[in-house]
Amino acid sequence: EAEIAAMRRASRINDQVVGQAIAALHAGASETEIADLVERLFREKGANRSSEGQLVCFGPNGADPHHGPDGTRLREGDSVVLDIFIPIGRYWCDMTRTVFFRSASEEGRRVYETVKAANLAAEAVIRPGMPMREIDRAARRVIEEAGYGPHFTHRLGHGCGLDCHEPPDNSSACGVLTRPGMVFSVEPGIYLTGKLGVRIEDLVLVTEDGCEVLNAYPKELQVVG
Ligand SMILES: [Mn+2]
Repeated sequence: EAEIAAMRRASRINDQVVGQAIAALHAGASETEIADLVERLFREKGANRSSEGQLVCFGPNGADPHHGPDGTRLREGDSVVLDIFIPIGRYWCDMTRTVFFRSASEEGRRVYETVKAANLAAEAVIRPGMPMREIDRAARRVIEEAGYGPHFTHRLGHGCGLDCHEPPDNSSACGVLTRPGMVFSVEPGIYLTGKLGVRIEDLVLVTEDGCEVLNAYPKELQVVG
């Protein structure tokens, strides 16, 4: 219970930081400027080490799921992927949100709604005693049916707790059965090279009869700035 409370608390802080980072987006901001802001906000809230490795991806950079922040400047129409993870106390948070800056293309909106539907579909099927691969399947099916299957290029998620990435493997290859108390990420994405990326990630806690989503930051499509 104490560990779960610490995980909830870390994700609550992450909700706040992501909200503040999104509010700070402005034309001409660089990815590193926003990543530095995230780091400072976490330190103010008691995170115990540098958030080195935060992913802040503007526009086409978001099509690389592992793009690290650089001097790229924010422009109208960009998707903005914020993948934010850090230990607070001994326990990690890990959340991704994607927003659009000042406008969103038709395709961007379609991709966003598909990823959101995949995230919600996966979270809706989670219950104790199911093979992990069925969770990945629930998300992947939504993305495949929308025609973006080849653009969802990674597993659905990973265990999270004392490390950011730990077992169980939330993937199509994992037969581990879910158990109450497990915490793992649900993070479907669609990546269109040269255009944009969208990923929506929550941490979830398996409960006795379903799951509790530890992140409360909204998932409705947002055009900000
Ligand atoms: Mn993650």
